[in-house]
Amino acid sequence: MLRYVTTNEGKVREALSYLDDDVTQLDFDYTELQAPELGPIAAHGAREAFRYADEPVLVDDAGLFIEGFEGFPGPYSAYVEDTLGVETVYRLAAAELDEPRRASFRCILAYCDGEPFEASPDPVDRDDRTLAAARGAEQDDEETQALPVKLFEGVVNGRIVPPRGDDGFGYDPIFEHDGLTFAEMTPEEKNGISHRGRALAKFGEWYAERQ
Ligand code: ITT
Repeated sequence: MLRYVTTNEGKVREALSYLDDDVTQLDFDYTELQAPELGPIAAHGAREAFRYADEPVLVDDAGLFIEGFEGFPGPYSAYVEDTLGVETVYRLAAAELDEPRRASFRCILAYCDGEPFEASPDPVDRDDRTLAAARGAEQDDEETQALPVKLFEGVVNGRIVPPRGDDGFGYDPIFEHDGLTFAEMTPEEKNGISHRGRALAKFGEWYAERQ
């Protein structure tokens, strides 16, 4: 069975409505690397979650990248939501940035089942090895034998607006795409165009073939 690894109920609702019935949530809080990009964070999480669960896992790492803030909060989106809150993020953007305050949501899905993938260049392996080396891990240590991970990315462009709407979660009320905030969309509408929906579509196609 495939386990969707996240502690965030909002992600689970969206992902499980997209994937079929033999996927269940794995509420596992993997170690989040400090990294400027989502890929290495998700790949590291997938390896850790697979070692924990010993079942195929799909890790979902996402973030809001505000163009005028050079991508901030990006990989730090969860921390910024917990500390400042999304309304403050809107107020900062409104105070500092001119319209249209462009931003994008990005989602990386990282799949790991312990098996290798054909033609899967995995640049992320290097990061794990560097990290392990920095920790002084031995060459034959489990950590240095990076498990193969396959990444799927989804991106959606939009802009930062005053909060509107009651649906969704996280930054949805302040992210507008095509005139509606994500919090004003039904889950189906959001899945149809969102970063997560796009990454899930790519994953779903690949996973169906793999099986
Ligand atoms: P897990 O790591 O356990 O999956 P998390 O909420 O910490 O849960 P992320 O680090 O990926 O997950 O999330 C980064 C932040 O971005 C966090 O504050 C989320 O609420 C927010 N976020 C992620 N996807 C979102 C979406 O589709 N809409 C709005 N906010 C989103």
